[in-house]
Amino acid sequence: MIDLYTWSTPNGRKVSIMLEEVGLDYTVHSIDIGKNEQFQPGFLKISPNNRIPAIIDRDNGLSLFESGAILMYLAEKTSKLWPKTGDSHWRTIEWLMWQMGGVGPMFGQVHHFVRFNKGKAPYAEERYLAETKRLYGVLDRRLAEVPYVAGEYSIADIAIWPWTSRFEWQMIDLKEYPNVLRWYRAIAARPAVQKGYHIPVRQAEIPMP
Ligand SMILES: N[C@@H](CCC(=O)N[C@@H](CS)C(=O)NCC(=O)O)C(=O)O
Repeated sequence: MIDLYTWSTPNGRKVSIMLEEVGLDYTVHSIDIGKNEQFQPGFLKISPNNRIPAIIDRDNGLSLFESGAILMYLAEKTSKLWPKTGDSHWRTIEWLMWQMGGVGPMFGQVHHFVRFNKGKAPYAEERYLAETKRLYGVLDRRLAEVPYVAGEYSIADIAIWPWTSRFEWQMIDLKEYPNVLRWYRAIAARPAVQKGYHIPVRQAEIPMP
């Protein structure tokens, strides 16, 4: 049994989608970041960086924060969605790190400056929109070569996909990235993704380009 502390954001959805994919039992604890619940002392003991997502594995008492670490932990625990050996093993890590270091922080800045604070910082808007387009280009070229970023469907796709599901916030027309579009639709059609997307609360449906 896993305790999942989360909210309906791309980083939170990575973990709920993963839990649905691997079929582990889990209990959801909503941490409404709009109400600053991420600063509650009880939550800070699990997630000292005051960010969702976080988990506790009741089997061994281990608590973890940072979505990339959680995805790796759950993959290792279940021997699913992270090939153990060979090229795909390292490709998975490579693209997972690409998401954690690039896609998350850069797309997040677009949400902050373009979606929520438009007109306040034109240079920041220009910079982060350009970087976001560059990253979509990188993803598109990779997906021209392989069906999923590490070859087979893996935790790397689970890390990237929820961020691309906010393509409208990022002023991105997915039709300009045909390989991303194909990959996006294939992942959106997975039952685990459709279920995990709506945790902890059902908001809008998955955007379909
Ligand atoms: N690198 C962290 C980032 C987590 C993160 O930024 N979470 C956001 C929601 S997507 C959050 O909790 N924000 C609350 C805040 O900024 O106080 C991860 O991947 O887990």
